[in-house]
Amino acid sequence: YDHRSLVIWFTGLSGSGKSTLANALEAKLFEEGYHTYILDGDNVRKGLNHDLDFSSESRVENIRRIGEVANLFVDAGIITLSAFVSPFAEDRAKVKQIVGEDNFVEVFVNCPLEVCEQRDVKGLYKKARAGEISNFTGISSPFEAPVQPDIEVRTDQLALEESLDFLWNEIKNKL
Ligand code: GGZ
Repeated sequence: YDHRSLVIWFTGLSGSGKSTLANALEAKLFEEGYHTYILDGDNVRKGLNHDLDFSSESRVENIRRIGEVANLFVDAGIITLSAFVSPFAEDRAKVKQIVGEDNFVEVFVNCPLEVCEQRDVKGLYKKARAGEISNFTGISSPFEAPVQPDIEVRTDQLALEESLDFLWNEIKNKL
C-alpha cells in the first residue's frame, strides 16, 4: 500500500455516535482507495475480549488489548478505526505510546450526556438509571473527556453528513 498506517481512535459516551461516524469514515476512506479495518465492540468484545466485563479493571484491559491489536494493524499497513468508549485518559495515552504517537489520532465524539440519554437508542441509559446495569459510563462510571483531542466532533450540533465532512477535512492531511 502506498499510504501510511494510522490509528483513528474514537472516544465518547455510549450513544455519542462513535460507531456511526467510524463506519461513515471507513466508507469514505474505502472510496478513496485506502485499506481500512474497524475495531469495535461487535468484533472485539464478542471474541478476543469475551472474558471482560465493564468493571474499571476490565475496561483497562479491554483498551490495552485493543491498543496491541491496533499496533499489529499498524505493522500491517492498515488504517484502523477504533470505536470504544475508552473512558480513561491514561489508557488512551498508553495506546498512543503503544502504536506510536505519529500513528495515532484521537477523535473526541462529543455529545452531551443529556442528549445521549434522551436519545437512548438501545435503552441502556434507562436500564442504568433503574439500576439494572451497573458501572454504566456517564451514570455510574466516569468518562474522562479528552483535554486536547486531535479532533473534536460535536455530534449533537452536526448532522451525520456534516460530522463526516468535518472529520474528513481534518483527517485527509494526516493520511
Ligand atoms: C458502558 C456499556 C455498559 C456499561 C454495556 N458501560 O452504546 P453501546 O452499548 O453499543 O456501546 C457501549 C459499549 C461499551 O463498550 P466499550 O468496549 O466501548 O467500553 S470500554 O471502552 O469502556 O471498555 C454500550 C455497551 O457496550 N455497554 N454495558 N456498563 N457501556
